[in-house]
Amino acid sequence: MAMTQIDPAETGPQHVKILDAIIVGAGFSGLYQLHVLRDRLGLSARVLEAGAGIGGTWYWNRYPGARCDSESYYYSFSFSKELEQEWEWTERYPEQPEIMRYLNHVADRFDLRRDIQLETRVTGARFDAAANRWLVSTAGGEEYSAQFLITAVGCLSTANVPKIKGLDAFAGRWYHTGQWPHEGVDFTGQRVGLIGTGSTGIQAAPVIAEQAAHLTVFQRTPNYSVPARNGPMDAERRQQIKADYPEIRAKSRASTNGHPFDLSPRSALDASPEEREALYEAAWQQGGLRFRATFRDLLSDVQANETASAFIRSKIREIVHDPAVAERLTPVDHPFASKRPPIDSNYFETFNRDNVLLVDVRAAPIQEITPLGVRTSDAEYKLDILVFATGFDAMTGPLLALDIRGEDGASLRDLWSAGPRTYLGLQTAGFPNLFTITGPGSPSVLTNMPTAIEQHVDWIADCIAYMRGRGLQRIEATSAASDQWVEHVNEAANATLLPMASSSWYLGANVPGKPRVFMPYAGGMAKYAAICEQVAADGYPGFQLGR
Ligand code: N01
Repeated sequence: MAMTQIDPAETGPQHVKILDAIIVGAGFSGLYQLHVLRDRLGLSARVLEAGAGIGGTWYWNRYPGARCDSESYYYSFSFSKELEQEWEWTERYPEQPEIMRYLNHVADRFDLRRDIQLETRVTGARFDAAANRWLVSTAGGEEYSAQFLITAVGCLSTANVPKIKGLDAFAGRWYHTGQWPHEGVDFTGQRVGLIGTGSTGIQAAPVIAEQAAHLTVFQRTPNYSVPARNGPMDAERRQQIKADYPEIRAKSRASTNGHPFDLSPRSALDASPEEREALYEAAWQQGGLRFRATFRDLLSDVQANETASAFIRSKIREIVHDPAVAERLTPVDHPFASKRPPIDSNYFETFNRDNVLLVDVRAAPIQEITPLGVRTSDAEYKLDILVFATGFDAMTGPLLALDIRGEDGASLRDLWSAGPRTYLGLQTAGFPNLFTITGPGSPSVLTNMPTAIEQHVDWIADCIAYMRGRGLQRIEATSAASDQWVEHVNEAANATLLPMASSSWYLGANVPGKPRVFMPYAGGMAKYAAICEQVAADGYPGFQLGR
């Protein structure tokens, strides 16, 4: 369709650059949003990206062992059949450098770089209600004016470094996994401490242990993990996948988690103990997140879940030689997969190594970091390098860091002080023309991210096209629709076991002082997409559209 063409270099009276849309972030979502707005709708759009390269979460998370836990063939874009056919994944799970190669290929193939501005951190965004435009400012002092502001900042991009006394005085080097040095870290001959046993710590520990002189893992909460069973992607499998792509994508979109898995229609409680054991064993051998799909009720029925949780606990006891260490590694305080389930390559096996020590910091909490290492309530551990795999201020953190101010200068931070309130995870009342890709209240982190991202980006683009086609200048979620959606998000979470993991980042519980609200939408990808589609088909009820 024909769109107003504005030269992105055009400047306003105060050297404000004028665009149709500003997209913040150049990860999967920002790249695709730019392609769609610019190349499909003909808008003038620019991506502002804080990093010195594209890639979003994969640009920053370069820690040892960083690898996607969704499988490569579906952790990828589906919007271009040519891209699907030409790209050759080399492993079952793509490693961080391979994902970076893929995203860079996408940026080149679709000529995206000319509208991506790197090393540009957005520091503020203010809505000008009279003009129906966003004024966006950057750390470098630039100003942009755009009708639409689209955040593509990811859900896990604000590193959470716990405030532990004494860190400044640590004589060694320390790193957060989400801000890993691009030149890498050489652990050879070093005594390394690793704090955190989430997905990241579980991926990093085996790799660090192989290189370091010694690794001490400081564990607060033991975690379930299922083997990834990574391996090379052979040519035959690759060809089969390419031939099957239409079905694979359709299955992902029709699923709960955006993965192309068949969820068993059976209850775990309908199977005999022997049958269950055999099915869990087969899933364990196959590896990966599809372990969750062994029975339909693992995330909705405590007893059903307990059969899977107990199976994994028995595996930990089988793998780990020292029974006392195995016991400390055994999760008991939450059901399997109520926290984001990690998958691993030799995580539990790592604790059989002579150079690895597990320290339970729930039993003996960390008191301080000393110049020499970490002191818990019962010992001091001497370290040369300390690695924080302590996660992120998830979902809201990256959005609040943008200092977004809506109508009348109201700040998003104030509005969300008791927890995020969105309509469909896509818009927030009081913030017209602001769209959040995979925002709180959307399925996002509960899904295979590219599936969720493509759905959002397409919905936003269709909405903008609808507005432009009718000469509409603004769209804003209503408070009533947002209240209803927040209620629905809570209901959806409460219909699952997810809220039972009281220390989960889904609830914001990992960041001291953060409101405890279940943030993602747990109703499933397919149901969510159907709701969004219906809203669009019905002319956007729950939104106010205006000129
Ligand atoms: O972070 P986390 P993550 N003292 O928050 C511990 C995605 N991801 O980076 O459980 C001591 O899960 C904390 O302990 P506890 C994925 O969605 C994807 O590992 O709060 N410990 C926990 O053990 C994942 O879920 C891939 O008691 C402290 C750990 O640090 C998400 O990113 C790979 C502490 C944090 O775990 C986040 O994972 C990696 C303290 N003060 C990650 N503070 C893929 O493969 C925190 N902890 C796609």
